Amino acid sequence: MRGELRGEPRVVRVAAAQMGPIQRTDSREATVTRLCSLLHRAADGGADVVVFPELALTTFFPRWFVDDISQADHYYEREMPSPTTSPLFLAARERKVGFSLGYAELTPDGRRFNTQILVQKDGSIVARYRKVHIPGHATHEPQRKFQHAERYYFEPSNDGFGVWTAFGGRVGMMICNDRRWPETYREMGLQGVELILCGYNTPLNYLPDPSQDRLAGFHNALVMQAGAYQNGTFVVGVAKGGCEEGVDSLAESHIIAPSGEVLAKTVGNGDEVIIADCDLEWCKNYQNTLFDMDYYRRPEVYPRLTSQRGPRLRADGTPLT
Ligand code: ING
Repeated sequence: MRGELRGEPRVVRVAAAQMGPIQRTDSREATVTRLCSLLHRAADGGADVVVFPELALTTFFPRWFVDDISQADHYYEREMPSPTTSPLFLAARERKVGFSLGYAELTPDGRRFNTQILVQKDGSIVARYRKVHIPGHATHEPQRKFQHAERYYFEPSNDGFGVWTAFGGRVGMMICNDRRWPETYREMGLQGVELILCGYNTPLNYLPDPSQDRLAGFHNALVMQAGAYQNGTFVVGVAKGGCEEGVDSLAESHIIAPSGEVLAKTVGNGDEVIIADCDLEWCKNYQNTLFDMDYYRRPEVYPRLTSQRGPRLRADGTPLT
């Protein structure tokens, strides 16, 4: 309600379970063992929910291009949980801890998504999110030092961004490149989101424009802190970092407050758990004041936001109004 500030605390103890690299030869079983160990460390720290990275079960396989995509089928999950992944669900149920997990999904009708699920403390799946903004390229680019062929291996989801009631609040999800687009946060902000969970795999070298490489960490923090503040929500960004098959990826996992402040940040680029107490009531201090959307937003003067994909310019560069 307008002007209403934080009331009785609604604290969720959140853990960001950052992973170091997963090499191509690492088995799913060994990786699930790592995930279980991270979950236990988070549970030992009293966490209510543990956030794992994007594609947390395998190496980042879009860095290679295979002409016959069925040669990549083994990187995808056909069921969740499966006999291989069920130990993680069992550990979560045993420790009464929820989690979110990113993985490659192959549906029974052959569709391929970059997916993240939200799992309750009883091990039940609350929600499934499929990545909306797919970066990289769809065809083989042999001149690249490494591929980033996500647009070949995954189709963009048309489900959009959901917000679900869990852990005593309103929880949303996004994956990696989604975090760079303000629409992602605002779509959830307009559903009253209080906690956004995000996993990412971000190479330190952005081959289309190497001048951005030195800013990888700055841009990562910038977009998540801005998204948190401008929508009055907590944001948790969790990396799979370190050197994976010769490609160095950004770590710097964050837990960010609705104020935009960093509550916790990892210091290494391997398996590492950071934990913060997130009082979801804090969101009210922003959602009911400065960012009271129902009072201040002007959608009637934002027609381009959903009617256009990109800018519309004349040959002389002037905008088409
Ligand atoms: N990765 C990237 C991201 O948005 C990318 C795309 C690659 C950005 C390399 C910068 C450099 O963080 C994913 N998986 O979306």
